[in-house]
Amino acid sequence: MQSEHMKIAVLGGDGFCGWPTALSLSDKGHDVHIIDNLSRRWIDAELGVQSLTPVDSIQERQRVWYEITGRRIHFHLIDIAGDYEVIKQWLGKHRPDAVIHFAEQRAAPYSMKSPHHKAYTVNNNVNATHNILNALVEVDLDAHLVHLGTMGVYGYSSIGAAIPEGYLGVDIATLDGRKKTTEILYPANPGSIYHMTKCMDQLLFAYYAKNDGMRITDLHQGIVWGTHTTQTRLHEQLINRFDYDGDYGTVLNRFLIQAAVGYPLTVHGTGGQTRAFIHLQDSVKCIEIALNNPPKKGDRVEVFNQMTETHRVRDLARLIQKMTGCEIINIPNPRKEAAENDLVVKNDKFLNLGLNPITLKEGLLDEVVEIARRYNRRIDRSRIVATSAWTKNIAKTLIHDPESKGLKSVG
Ligand code: NAD
Ligand code: USQ
Repeated sequence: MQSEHMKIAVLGGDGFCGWPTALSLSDKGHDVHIIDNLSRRWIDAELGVQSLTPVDSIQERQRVWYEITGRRIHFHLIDIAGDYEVIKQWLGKHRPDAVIHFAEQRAAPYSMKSPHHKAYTVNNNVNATHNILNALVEVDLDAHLVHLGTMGVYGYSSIGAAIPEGYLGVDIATLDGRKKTTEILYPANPGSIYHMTKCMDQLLFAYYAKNDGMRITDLHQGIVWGTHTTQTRLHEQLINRFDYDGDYGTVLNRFLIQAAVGYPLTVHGTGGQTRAFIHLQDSVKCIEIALNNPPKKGDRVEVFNQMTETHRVRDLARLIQKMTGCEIINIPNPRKEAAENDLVVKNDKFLNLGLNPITLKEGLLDEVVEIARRYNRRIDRSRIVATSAWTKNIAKTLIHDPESKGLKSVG
């Protein structure tokens, strides 16, 4: 177990998962330092969209948190991917006990928009991860690195076996005809450039754990839903960002927002895609559990599957339709992905360490709809549909048709 109160660097702490994590850790008495280059806010400006909820500046968020709790959250404006020397010096000077790494471009559709967006996502994510590892070694800092990875590193294939937590047991035939049993990193099978960067991160972690004895935990997280946590509810100006647009909005949150504002739920294809989900409050809780259970020096990378339930997209749509009476439309899928898949995932490690999952049944779906209704006026309905196509050929077959509120196939 790690010591009671830690100095913790939260990289990407201005974002959707990072902000509530920073608040929760600060609330528990940890010395929290957010490092962020605010690129997510710039991407909003680039795309011409905004968070559904009105998000204050990071400085205003810090001020309000101090005013209501007497606790300080520090903020440092650093581009982790671009400013290697700056992040190295920061780590060398502040010497945190733990570093939580959220600081990556995280939207699959954004990563597929154009060659520029592909390059940005690869450069940003891979360099950010490598710069942190490189710098920790350089300043001789044995901090526990906790990274937010994704369930998408595994692919979502249904081969009739549960996805294990990071490692797969395999039998290898040796040259002298015997059988050797070993464990390997589960074969990477990314479904977008974004997911591919998370697969690359995995290799960087494996190497640095082996070569430099770094203590690393990789959290393979499912799709996060919800927007509030205990701390973000404390004050209107602590509200979390909440993305609804076609690039950054994730499926369950998007469906809840669409239902709230009377926009048909946009099911891609048949909606037979099965995905893993976790509520934001549980995401924060899992990160705290991971922080308290670091691997030992010399251990391989610790991997947790950070998800609590799996659902098929069309079942989610029907559930929300039952709840709200909303309309559902099936639109051509802009992504290259299996139309139908099953998904069974092991998550025993977090359950054994005390996670008591918040499921879709807990009534929190209503809270999200209520928030979406409150900020309805901030929604640009023309930005709801997802238009980023996975291949040039898919792009050619789609037209954005605001009339029918979705994508249409050409011809
Ligand atoms: P987000 O975009 O809201 O937050 C990411 C934050 O990192 C932003 O504040 C951004 O400004 C910052 N950032 C990006 N590049 C940076 C750089 N080079 N230097 C400094 N700061 C940088 O994303 P999120 O939804 O909070 O996701 C956080 C992490 O969790 C991501 O790594 C993502 O892959 C992972 N994750 C998210 C989800 C989800 O459903 N949101 C699910 C699984 C995994
Ligand atoms: N989908 C719809 N309709 C929509 C939006 C999405 O049917 O309006 C479908 C997509 O086609 C896809 C599924 O819903 O099959 C999930 O899409 P998503 O945008 O919710 O999730 P994804 O692109 O996988 O990315 C999100 C986060 C990412 C994280 C990942 C976890 O943005 O950071 O890594 O979820 S996971 O999916 O488990 O890999």
